[in-house]
Amino acid sequence: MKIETTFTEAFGAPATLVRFTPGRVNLIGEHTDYNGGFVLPTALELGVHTAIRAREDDIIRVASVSFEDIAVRTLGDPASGHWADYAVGAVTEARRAGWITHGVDVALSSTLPIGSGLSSSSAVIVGVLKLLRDLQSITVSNVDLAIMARRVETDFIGMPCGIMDQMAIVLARPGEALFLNTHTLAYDLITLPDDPVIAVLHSGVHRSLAEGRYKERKEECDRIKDRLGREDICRATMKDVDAIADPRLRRRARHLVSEQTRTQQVANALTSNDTQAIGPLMIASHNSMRDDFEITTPELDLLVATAVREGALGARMTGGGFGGCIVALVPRARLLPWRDAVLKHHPQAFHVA
Ligand code: GAF
Repeated sequence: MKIETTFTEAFGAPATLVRFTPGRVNLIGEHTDYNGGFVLPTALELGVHTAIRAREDDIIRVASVSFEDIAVRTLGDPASGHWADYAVGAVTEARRAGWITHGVDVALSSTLPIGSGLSSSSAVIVGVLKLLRDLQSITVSNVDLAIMARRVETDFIGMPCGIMDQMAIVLARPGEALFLNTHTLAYDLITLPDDPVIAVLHSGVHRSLAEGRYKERKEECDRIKDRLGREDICRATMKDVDAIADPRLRRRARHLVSEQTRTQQVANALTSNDTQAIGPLMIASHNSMRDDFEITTPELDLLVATAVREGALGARMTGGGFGGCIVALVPRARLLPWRDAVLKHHPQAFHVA
């Protein structure tokens, strides 16, 4: 159903504004974004449709194609663990910034699979913030909007994420990778090759317990920051890493420092059209997430192994971890036979993009 129809059916009047906001897939640079490192995500063709209409009172109503209920909140209400929190959080943030003093009706519809780690939550937040910006004719830069969207996650939702997803969504377009330094927010947009192509396969495993495990990693990284006396762990040296006495924290830091190098190398390879160099770096990244950062699952490990065995130049888990998707680099002419061969071995998995 079109988002306009969803809105009118839910609220009995048409939306004033609608927009589409993409999801993102990260090519490499995982868990580096809250440790001052590089990331290299791209925007997807899939994403979230949002629609809005201003209200005169202080009520926020949110409807979604994926859920039966309509959430009804009052401006100033806290998060409640409900699916509507992301939209409500965006409205709350807009009010904090002085953009609005009234409530809104919002409708949502996503073409991203749920629990896939492809940033549907950030797409909802960014989408609603952009609608509010346009509704109120506010001038705000994309980077400031991404910072606001992150604040919704960290302060309203309570998810201590980095800034990769929000920056990817506001800055990158499909076919373009965002090479972002999360310490300085300096970035480059790099055109992705036409061949090989980037393929995203969902493992079929929902990202269960992902939020709790993500917070655990964040806490471990905070302890490393204290030990090393620096915020940007990713820019530490391997000598610094080897000096960390706790073996678990040492492994975590080793992932971050080695991932930083790999991410820079992939960005260089893309810039110089040396796509053959990328595959081994993706595989090394997956192994580092499996052995050092410990955020993969047996299903993801097997899916990556099959993807490579069936002809991908490289493959790795992508996103926060503990389920969700892999991203692979596949010669264009082999994409469909490759996909069919991989999915034959993994009936639970499916092709996302
Ligand atoms: C999630 C987070 F939201 C991002 O900030 C990032 O840390 C990612 O996991 C892992 O790289 O998507």
